[in-house]
This record gives sequence, C-alpha cells and structure tokens, in this order.
Amino acid sequence: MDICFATNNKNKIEEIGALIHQGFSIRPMSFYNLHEDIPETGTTMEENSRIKAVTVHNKLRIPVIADDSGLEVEALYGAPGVYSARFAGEHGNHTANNQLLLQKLEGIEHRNARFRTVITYISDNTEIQFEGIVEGEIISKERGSKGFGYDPLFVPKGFDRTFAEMSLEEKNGLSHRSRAFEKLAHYLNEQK
Ligand code: ITT
Repeated sequence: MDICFATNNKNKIEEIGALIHQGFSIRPMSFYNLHEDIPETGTTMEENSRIKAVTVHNKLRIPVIADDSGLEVEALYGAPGVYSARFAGEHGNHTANNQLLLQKLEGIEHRNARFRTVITYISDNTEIQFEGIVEGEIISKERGSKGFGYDPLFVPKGFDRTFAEMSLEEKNGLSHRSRAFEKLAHYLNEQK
C-alpha cells in the first residue's frame, strides 16, 4: 500500500520506514510532486497535524500520515507547545528559542517538561490520531551538540544526559516521535 507522509523532512521518513513492516511504501510529498508549505494555522498539535493530513489527502486521495510536535513546559503552562518552532519569532531559529526558554525559566526551580507528537493517519474511510510523549526536565545551560531544537536543554526522565548528548539511536529509542510512530506502525501492521 502506498502512503504519503505529509512532510519533506527525510529524517522523519526514514524513522517511520524502519518501524513499519514490509508491504507499505511511505513516501514524502515530493514523490507526488507536492512541494507546498502547508500553513499550520491551528492552535493545537492535534489541529495542525490534522490540517496537514487533510490538505494532502484532499489532493492525492491516497492514505496520508502527518505529524506535529513540540515542547510543553509545566511552569510555562504548556508553552511553547504548538509554537515551539517559532517561540522566539523566526521559524526554526533554535538558538534564539533556547535562549528565550532559559530566560523565561530563570529563577524557577520546577522545570518539568515533555516533548509531545501527534500523528494523524487519514485514508478514504479512516481518520485516526496517535500521541507520543517523553517526560523530562529543562536544565539551566545547553549541553551536547547532537539532535536539534530544544535537545541540548532536555534531559529525559531516568537519564542524566540531554537528548543532544545521546546518539540518534538512543534518542529514537525513547523519543516522543518514535513512540507515536510505533503506535501508528502497530495499527497499520494490524490492518494488513
Ligand atoms: P516540519 O513541520 O517541516 O516537519 P518542524 O521543525 O515544524 O518540521 P516539528 O513539528 O516536529 O518539526 O517540531 C516543531 C518544533 O518543536 C521544532 O522546530 C523544535 O523546536 C521542537 N521539537 C520537536 N521535536 C523535537 C525534538 O525531538 N528535539 C528537539 N526539539 C524538538
């Protein structure tokens, strides 16, 4: 079965390809000649994940997967959440985002946070969402150079290293995104 993953991010395609058994071909939007940047106009990850999936499904009429992720910090009432990529203004400016996060948490001892991913799967007769969460805390100074985004500030529960100090395999073994993908993979493998 052919499935379009509504992203042009190669890492995400590889990640899910490894989890889903044979019999499924997961392909990026570019494979179908779609190159547009779908506006993420929702106010929740659930909405944005659904917007991306519905937009692409309406165009292709084949099964589609889309995901949306973010960091939720308890002391900031769940912020930056759905706005994680543009917390400091400019989309994807990770240095500025991390600086702003540290600034907002200055003097705050309660630093619990979680990464969350919501995946939407849509076909002609199904629409279903899966969530993946990893709990942890925000440290007070960046550590490590691997990964991306808030990784140098996030230490997952039960560990003493940040995501940016872990190998890709180790991070993928516990990340929010792989947890959500695993649920989707289980669902799809059961449909066969
Ligand atoms: P696409 O929508 O184009 O796939 P994106 O950068 O918006 O790319 P996400 O929706 O997955 O990707 O994530 C939104 C932001 O949340 C991202 O820019 C990071 O700031 C943060 N984030 C998500 N997953 C992360 C992770 O595993 N490690 C660190 N930061 C992460």
